[in-house]
Formats: sequence, C-alpha cells, structure tokens
Amino acid sequence: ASTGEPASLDDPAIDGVAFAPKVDTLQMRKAILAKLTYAVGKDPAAAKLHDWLRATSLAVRDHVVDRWIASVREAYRTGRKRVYYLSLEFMIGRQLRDVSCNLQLDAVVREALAEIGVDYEAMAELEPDAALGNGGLGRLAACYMESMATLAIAAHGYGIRYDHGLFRQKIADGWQVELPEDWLAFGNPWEFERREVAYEIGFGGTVEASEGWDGAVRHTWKPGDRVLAIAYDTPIVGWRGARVNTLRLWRARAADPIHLEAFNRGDHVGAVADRTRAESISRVLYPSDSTQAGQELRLRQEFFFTSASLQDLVRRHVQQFGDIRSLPDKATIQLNDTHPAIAVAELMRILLDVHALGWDEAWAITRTTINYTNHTLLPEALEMWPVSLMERLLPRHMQIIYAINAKLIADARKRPDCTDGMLSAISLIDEWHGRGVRMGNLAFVGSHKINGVSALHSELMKKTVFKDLGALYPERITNKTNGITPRRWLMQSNPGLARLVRDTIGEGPLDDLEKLSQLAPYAEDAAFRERFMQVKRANKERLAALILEQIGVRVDPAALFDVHVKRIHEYKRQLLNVLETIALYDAIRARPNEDWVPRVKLFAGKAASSYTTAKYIIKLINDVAKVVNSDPATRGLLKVAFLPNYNVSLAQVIIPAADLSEQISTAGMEASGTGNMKFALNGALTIGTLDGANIELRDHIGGENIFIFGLTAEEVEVVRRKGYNPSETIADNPALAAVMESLYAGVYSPDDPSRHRGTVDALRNHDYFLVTADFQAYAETQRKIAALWRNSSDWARKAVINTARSGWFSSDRAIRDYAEEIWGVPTR
Ligand code: B1N
Repeated sequence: ASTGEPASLDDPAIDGVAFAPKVDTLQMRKAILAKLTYAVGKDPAAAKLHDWLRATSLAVRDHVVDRWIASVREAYRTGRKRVYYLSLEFMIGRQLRDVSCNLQLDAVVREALAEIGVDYEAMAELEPDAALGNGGLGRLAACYMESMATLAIAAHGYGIRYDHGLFRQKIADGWQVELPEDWLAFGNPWEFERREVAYEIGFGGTVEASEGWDGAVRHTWKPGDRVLAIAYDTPIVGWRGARVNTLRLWRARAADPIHLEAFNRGDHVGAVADRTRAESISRVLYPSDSTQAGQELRLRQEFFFTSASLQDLVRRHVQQFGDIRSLPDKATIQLNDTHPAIAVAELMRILLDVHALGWDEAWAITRTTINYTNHTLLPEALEMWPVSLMERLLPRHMQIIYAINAKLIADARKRPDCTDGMLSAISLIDEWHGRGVRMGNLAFVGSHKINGVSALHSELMKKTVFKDLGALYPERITNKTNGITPRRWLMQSNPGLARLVRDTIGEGPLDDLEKLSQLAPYAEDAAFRERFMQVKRANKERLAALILEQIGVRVDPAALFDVHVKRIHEYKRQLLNVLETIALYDAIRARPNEDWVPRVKLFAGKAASSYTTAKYIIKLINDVAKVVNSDPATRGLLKVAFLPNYNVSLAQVIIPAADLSEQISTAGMEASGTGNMKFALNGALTIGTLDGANIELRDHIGGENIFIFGLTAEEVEVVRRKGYNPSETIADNPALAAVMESLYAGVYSPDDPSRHRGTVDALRNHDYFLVTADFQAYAETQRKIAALWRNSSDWARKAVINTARSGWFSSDRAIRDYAEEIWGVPTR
C-alpha cells in the first residue's frame, strides 16, 4: 500500500490475489494536499478545480505504481508467457474514476475531497476522455485491457499516442461540425514518458542482398528515412488491483530535432520541416469507422506502431530468455483487426534479417505467435494497400509478402480440389483492383488462430471473406464473442443499480458477473421491481437535465426513453428509426385521442468526416426534431433529441438511463455490437435484428424479453441476390409512402425543400440497406413495445431479467476464452 514509501524489493509478488490499499481518509487528504503543493505547485487557497483534479489523480496514481512495479517484477520472476495486444485504437475514456474504483479508493477519495471542500463529481467532469479510437473496435480494446489486468494476465497493449484523438462533434444548425480534440492540453497525469525506450522505424530505401558466412543469402534493408518511436506508458489497473498492466503508446519523433545549417541560413520553417513531417505520424487519429482509411499516412501509422511494438517485445524476450527461438512459448500477439497486419512481414524480417534464422524456422515462429481478430466483413473496410505504395514504403516487407504468397500458392496447388478460383481468392495479392495487398489474407496466413467477434459473424466469415482460406486451414478459425467490462459499464456508470444488486444478492457479481443470474427470481418481487425502476428513474432524471442543458430540449423522465447511440452509418440504420419516428408523428397528429405512450427518441453518434450520407442523416434527425418538438399537436408525447459529441463519458450517462436499446442494423452487417450488451446489462429492453451478438443476447436473456424483428442474414442475402424493389414495398405501405412523400416535399426542411430528396431517391431506387424492407416489421414491433410499456410491471419484469441474464457478456468471460483457447496463458 502506498503511503509515500516506494515498493520494497521483497514486496509479496502479485499473484492475482485481491487486495485493497490500506489508506484512510486522513492519509488521502494529506496526500492530495501534498500533491497540490509540491507537484502542482499551488496554494490550496488559490487552487482551481482542475488543479485539484491533477493533485487527486497524482495521489491515486501513487497507489497504482506500487502494484505496477510488483506486476512487472512478477512477470520477470516467473518467466511466464505474455500477451501482446496490438491495436491502432484504444477508446479509454476517463481514468480517475476507473482507477479509484478498481483500487477500492473511490470512497476514500470522495471523503477526502469533501473534507477539503471540493466537489468530486464536478472535478471528475473536467478530465478529458482519452478518445484514441472511433467506436466499438477501440472500446473493445480498452475493455479487454481492463479484463486482462483483472484476470491477472501479464499483458501489454500497444498502440499510438495520438496528439489528437477522435474529433469533437458540434452541431451547428443541425449539421455536424468537426472540431479538433486536444486531450493533452493540460498534461496527462496517467502517462509516463520513457525517453530511453526509443526505436528507429524505417521507411522506403533499398534492400541489399549479400552472401552470409554460411553461404545463405542475407537481406539488409537500408531505409531511405527513419523516425523514432518513443514509448509512453499508461498503467491499466485490474479489478481490486489484481494486477497492473502496461498500455504502451508510441509517439513519433524526428531523429534530428532541427537542421541547424538551414536555420542559420535563415530558413526557419525549412529547418523544422523534416521534424514536422516525421511527427505527423502520431499527430491525429483517422476518424474512419468500418471503412478503410486509404491514405499513405495511415499505412505509415500502421507500420510505425507495429514495428516499434515488435522490436520492443523481441528485445524484451531476448533480454529475458536469451534465445529468440522460444518466442512462441513466452509471447502471444493478438492483432486487433488488420491494422497491425504488417506484423506478419515485420516479424519475419526481424527473424530473418536481424536474427539470421532460416525461412522455415522464422515462419514457424511467426505462425505460432500471431493471432488475428476480424471485426468486419464490409468490403469497403477490408484493408488493401496498393502494391506500388507498399513497394515504395516497405520494399523488404513486399519481398517477404511475395515469398509467403509463393509458398501459400504452392501448398494450395498440391491439393486435389485446387482451382484457379481458389488460388485467386487466397492470394495475398488482389489482381482485380489495380494490384493490392490483401491485409486480411496476410493476417490470416500468418496467424495461429483467426477469430470473429460473434457467433454469426464468425460463421459468415467462413462463408465469405475467408471461404477458401478457411477451407484450406479449417482448424484456425474460431469465435470469441465480444464482451464489456462491468466495472465501467455497471459499477461506475450506474452506481445506483450496482448498489441495489449488492443489497439484494451480495458481492458475488462484483467478481463474477454471471452471478447476476441470482437476481432473476426478484423479477417476480414487486417491491424489488419498484426499486429497480426507481434507479432507472433517477438515471433518466439526470439524463433529462443533461439534454435540457446541452440542447435546450425538455423531456419528461416518465416517458419511454428510446435510445439509438453509436457511430452514424447506413448499415446501422438510424434512417429506419427516423422514418418510423416520422410515421409515429403522423399517426399522433392523425389520431390525437388515442392513448399514445409518451416517448423520447434519443440519438447520438459521430459521422466520419468524409461520409456525406451519414452527415445528411444527422441533419435529418435534427430537422425532424425541430418540427416535432415545436409542434403543440404532439402535446409533448413525442420528443426527438440529438445529443452532440457522443463519447465514452456521454455513453456512461445515457446507457443507464435507457428504457429501449436500438440495435437495428441490416442483418449480416454488424459484426457484433457491444453497445447492445451495455444497454441490456443496465436494464434496457432491446429492439433489434438477428445480427451480430444480438442473436446471443436473445439466447441468453430469452426471446420473450427482447424484441426481434426483420429479415435474417440469410434472407437479406436472398433478397439482395434476387434484386430488391423498394418502390413496391413503399407502395404497399401507406404510412411509409406518406413519410417518403413528406420528406421529398420538404416538410422537414422548409428552408431547403430539396435537402432530403437524395435520401428519398436512394431509398426508392435501390435501398441497399433494406430500410424499407424492414420498415413494416420495425413499426409493428415498436407498437408492441408501446403496449408493453403501458403495463409497467411487465416491463419492469423484463428489464430485471435483462440485467440478470447479461452476465455472460462480461469481457472477463471473453478474455478467459481467449486465454484458454488462443493464447495458452493461465487466468485467475
Ligand atoms: O468492431 C466492434 C464490433 O462490435 C462492431 O460490430 C464492428 O463494427 C466494429 C476500420 C473498424 N469493425 N471494424 C471496425 C474500425 C476502424 C477502422 O478504421 C474498421 N470497427 C468494427 C468490436 O468488435
């Protein structure tokens, strides 16, 4: 326990045994005041809230460091296998509450601050989100880091320390405006700069071949330019401090900070041009979600962090174990999608050119060390880099990729069932679209296991992108359904529900979320349901206040909160929800005397900056909101709200306040979803398609407790193959036809009547995402939901069951599966 004394060398080893730092309120108060004075350099009398935040973070951090050092030491002492999680994105969010909750310091910190007279909640709000990710993929990486520490796995995350994370979203006149994000502006108390941990990352140049002492050909890559990767470490604390792992993020620096000669000549800008160019690699996160960011700088980012990470882990391995050949026994690498797929070629280069291993040995090591998670089947998201770009930027890697490909093709040819179609499908080189390197195929071929992120997605993977590779290597494909950390998504975001769970069934679920099932019998207990819905009500009041403050829309906390929050994408079908919202508005006006259920339609989410259609969807939501919210005819029965700047912190407020969770993607297109799990855990009912993990959600919580509608993935496939005709569907559905007509006529955009005509035309003419095809089923299901809402005890019963049966979706379960079936490492 930290009271200012550094960890002693004979500290008991971290062995995954739960612990709590022994510190009382007085000690914490003294520690915070000491940090404020000596680290922040402020007089308590003059300190601002953000000074207190920094002081508090530093005081809490001391407790982390003790466990951190012990964790690192333990991994060296036991010589156990490490997990390396490579991800271009880590969507972490705020850290103070997370760290203090996991170290059981939350209460002490609150009390200490209260004694000083500092408002903890207001102070914690000042912490910027670490938003080094776009959406689900990045958030999954953050949940997995926390679960790996919780399960006492010796794990390292590797990524990029972007100066600027995901853009801030402002809504101006209903349109999305992107503003730069500047999370490091006031410094970052959670990171430790390691200037001494620096690697050279090469780009371009030439490859020289020479004969080695043994007569074998050796290749030496002579890069044309080099940048430095500097390590910044963030400790990741597991639940109850079980272990503290490291998230190592790389920052790009120029080898030479300035050209003095140019500066002295008077060329002050040119003197730092190289530096600016080198450092641009870690400048900003690409804001693309489920699409390929095809620019050269993106490829540079991918190689930069992959190479630095591999150099680092190989150096650690050789330093500890002396022999590179034992790498697969002591290290396992997980590639988070194909963004780090160049790892296959880079590890080969290191083994062949630096460690002078032969091809077969190097290949065996690579192929047993690396694993790959696929997160999407969308063709526009499958990474493919032009061969010409790869040859220019990474000439040695391109040689290695050609060599891997030659062996792959030769092996396939030996099979009796080999066809030309099969060869062109498995090839690492796509010859169709102007020659590109298929990063998915490269990752597959170089991996021990390849996993999808939900049962359906893994099955579809076998039938589509990896049909032929999967047939060649059937033992490699496996499924690991995603999970979410209950620490952030229940304990921190919904303390009211966490308290109720604890008061009702005890501490069990805190350490094993599946014990939430003990809550199920209480669904029949009216008094319990009452308390459950009281917690929900309090969360809704908090959200209602936030909506009013943020966008000036007044919503009734007693209304049904119908929530659709996620990245804006056509396949996620926010449009389906908007069309139905308009239809509902029409119906309320047509039949004002019907017994309408008061409803709040809440939306939030960012559109990729270059995704015009998605930006029109945001504008449409805001256009509809404007009309609906100001129409006295709805008598407040329907409110539409778009909350700007959806991020982890906003999600932590919205999700606990939701009654209904919208998970309505076109079946077969959402690989898993993880928001779906967060909502169910927090007692929202789901309206959803049979897509991604929704299917498993239904299996766990029971078909009677979830609202499933629409085409299945198989039906979508058939409908598309046959050629779908949306105009027939629209003509057959008067309500839908009326919605389309009013949109086309500009009822929701009187200032620019033609604004949404493109949207209507696209739906009428092709409707690739089958919005119109699912409209009827969706609208009918929404009416059933309204009917259930009127019976508040039936609704509450199902809400309780959702929470009770969500335990399986804990990321602890997911990580245990990875550990046992992919990584071969023990868990506690
Ligand atoms: O990964 C999540 C899943 O739950 C979601 O269903 C899935 O859409 C998401 C390129 C992606 N897939 N692919 C991406 C992100 C950034 C990028 O540049 C693709 N994100 C997902 C977690 O498994």
